Amino acid sequence: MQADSRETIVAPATASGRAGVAVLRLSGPQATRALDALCGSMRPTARLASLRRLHHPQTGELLDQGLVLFFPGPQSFTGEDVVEFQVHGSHAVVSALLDALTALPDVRLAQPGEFARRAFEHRKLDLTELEGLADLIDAETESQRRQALRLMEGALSTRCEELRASLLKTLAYVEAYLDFPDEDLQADVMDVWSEELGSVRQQIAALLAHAHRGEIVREGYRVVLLGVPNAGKSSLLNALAQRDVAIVTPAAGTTRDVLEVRLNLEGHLMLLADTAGLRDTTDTIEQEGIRRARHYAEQAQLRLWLFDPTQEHTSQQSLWSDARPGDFVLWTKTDEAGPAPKQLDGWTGPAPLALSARSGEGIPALLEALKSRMLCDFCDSEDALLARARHREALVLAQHHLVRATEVDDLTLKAEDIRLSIRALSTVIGVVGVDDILDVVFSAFCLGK
Ligand SMILES: Nc1nc2c(ncn2[C@@H]2O[C@H](COP(=O)(O)OP(=O)(O)O)[C@@H](O)[C@H]2O)c(=O)[nH]1
Ligand SMILES: [Mg+2]
Repeated sequence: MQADSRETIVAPATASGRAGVAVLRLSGPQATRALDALCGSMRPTARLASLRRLHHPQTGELLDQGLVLFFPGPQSFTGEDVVEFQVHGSHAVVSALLDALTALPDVRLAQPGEFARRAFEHRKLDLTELEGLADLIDAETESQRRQALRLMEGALSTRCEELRASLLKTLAYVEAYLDFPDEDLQADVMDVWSEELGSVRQQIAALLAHAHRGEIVREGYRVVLLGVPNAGKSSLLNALAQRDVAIVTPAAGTTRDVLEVRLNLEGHLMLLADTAGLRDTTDTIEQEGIRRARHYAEQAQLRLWLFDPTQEHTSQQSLWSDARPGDFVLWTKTDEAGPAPKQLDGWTGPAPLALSARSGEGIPALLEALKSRMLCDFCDSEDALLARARHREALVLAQHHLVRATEVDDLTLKAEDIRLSIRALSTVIGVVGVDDILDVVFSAFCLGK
């Protein structure tokens, strides 16, 4: 996507559909002319909401009346002249205004993310702040909202800037010695820079320690239901989701694909996945389903192993070789099979939780267990600043070069590694070589942002 700042762009900033109010946003050099063309000679005072009758510039027809806001650049979201029209939120009003505006010379519809791209190009927001903004627009849960807001307010940029500043200072020291090789290297100067490098390393390590938490908040905490066919996985998914998401039948092998539902538990996003029953099979579709189930299970934060007491035990117990510490065993179908024993042969994890998807017995207790596990895993997520794999990978690279910079004695190599580390930190904020990343970030935006 190429942003051409000479063109003026317009798009609805609110979702389409029937609503009390819709907001249309216009940005670019023609914004004031478009404003005058629709509102007449009474140009609204900057940044003050003004009620105006909006007329079609060519036909003079009254299109609607609404509030008009004018933000002269550079004090605007994009850094350009911006006009916002708050009009009645019907499809007809919005399209009449869009038609009128795009009929003006050099005014066209914006592409998704184009306003944000202009804001970035005019340095109103850096890359992590933009990502925060995109996440805030997408936020489904409280924890996502908080994390996105932190990012949008520049919490990660500030940290990266601080780390970059420390490294630039150290680099200046090292380069000074490279430029004046005749000077003897003083021991205390070396101490200063190794201390500085050590401190940056420690801070990056602390950020990385929370990296996955931030990604889980953003992407969701993955919980997967596993077990032999007919153990009751799909029934349990439906019971937890409180709707009929998965097909339930007495026929083994009904579920073929991974089916994911999004649940909001205590303000955190949980992705609960139903999977194909694990068994040896010659059916190629079922085999693929089982491969997907196992793959999902490896990536998930928590595995729930369903144990159906009404079926043969040994094959179910043999599945537990793939269990990880902290996984739960669920003793299903208590309405038929009765309560669970305190312990199950071959299971070393927490005591089995007994439940019946049919009668609902044990479901509240399972939900409580899931909630407390999630809260425990998220307890430090307030410190998590790295919300994306991109952030984590850049910091891992920065750390890699720092380690090398610390270990190498040759000053030229040391300087080069510090430089590469600075560069990696710069990619987080988006100051260097990030064209490919930009396209990914902006394409995720909706229209009008
Ligand atoms: N009695 C009883 N039957 C259940 C319960 N949960 C599931 N079933 C039955 O077990 C069979 C398989 O259930 P399903 O959810 O499709 O299992 P899956 O293959 O593990 O997804 C169906 O006939 C369900 O009606 C339960 O809690 N109690
Ligand atoms: Mg199923």
